[in-house]
Amino acid sequence: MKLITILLGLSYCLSAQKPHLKEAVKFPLGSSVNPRLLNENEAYRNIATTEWTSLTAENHMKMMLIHPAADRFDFSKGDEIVNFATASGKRMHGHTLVWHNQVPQWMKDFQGDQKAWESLLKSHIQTVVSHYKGKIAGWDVVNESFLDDGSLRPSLWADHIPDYIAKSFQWAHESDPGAILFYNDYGQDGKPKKMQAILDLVADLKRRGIPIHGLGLQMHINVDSKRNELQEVLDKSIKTGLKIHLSELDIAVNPKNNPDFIYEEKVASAQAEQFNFVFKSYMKIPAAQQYGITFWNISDKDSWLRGYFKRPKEYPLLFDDKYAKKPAYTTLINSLHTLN
Ligand code: 9MR
Repeated sequence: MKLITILLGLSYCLSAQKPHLKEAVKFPLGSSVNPRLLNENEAYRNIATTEWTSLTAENHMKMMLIHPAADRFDFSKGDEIVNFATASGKRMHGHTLVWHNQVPQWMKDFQGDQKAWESLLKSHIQTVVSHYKGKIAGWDVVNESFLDDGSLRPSLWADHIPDYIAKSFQWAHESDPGAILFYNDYGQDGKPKKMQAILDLVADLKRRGIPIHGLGLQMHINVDSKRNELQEVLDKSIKTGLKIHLSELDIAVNPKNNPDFIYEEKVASAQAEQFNFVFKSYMKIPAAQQYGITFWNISDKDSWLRGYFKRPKEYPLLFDDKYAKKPAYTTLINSLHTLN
């Protein structure tokens, strides 16, 4: 009887402890979220609530959704996420003010001289940043401005507004001087010219006194991504002295979209090792530069990689299709506990 009581007590203690990933790290940790899933899906909401300390809107603060017509902003869904973040005590990260993608049709059709384009972009940035002033800790001000060869990506903004990156940072800063302002991009590993273009941008903005405070490294990587190349990106980024956000982490296991792919133990454990590597490297960054790590959505089922690339056999995150913790979750939390 005594033994049973002790065992019951022990198992109660263990289950009551149930550590969460957010408790195993000293920096903000989170994911992007979708407001419909937050509303409708309890398992999704529970993970967002218990596992994370930071949230990002996956889509609902982008131009296309937040500014659907020239004379109309729609903050409803963005506000839902911000309200959820506030109510559950999470930090909110803003994504994204200026991007070549997910632009509403009315902007694509817009006609005007340089002054008119500047006024359009300035008023977009300033209306959104002012709306969320004090509620959003940091903004991805400009997203994905460079091509792999380091040249400026042609876009509505690059084509019509000279120096649009610097201007965007300036405008965002004017509207919320307290917000941490990021340049966010993907795929710098193995692309030295793209990496260099970003470093040159940072140096140029700093030299001119333009407010930039952080670099977002998206980290849409693969199970085979070379660690020395990822480390080099981190090292070079740290040297800027800016805050570093691993802003859209996921690790693809079936990047070639093999229809017969089987997510077997070997690849799952290689993926877990890759997650460990990313976290351990991040933990070596000086604490003052750790803005945090954000996964790109919560479960494998919710990942953009399945829908966007029509790749049904992809499993890039830490929670499975039923929102259960994958072995990679356990491997990661155990390895983080031994480091802390
Ligand atoms: O995850 C987002 C997906 O739902 C959208 O359809 C897609 C549109 O391009 O954008 C995805 O998020 C992107 C992010 O905003 C910027 N970096 C790349 C992300 C994946 O495409």
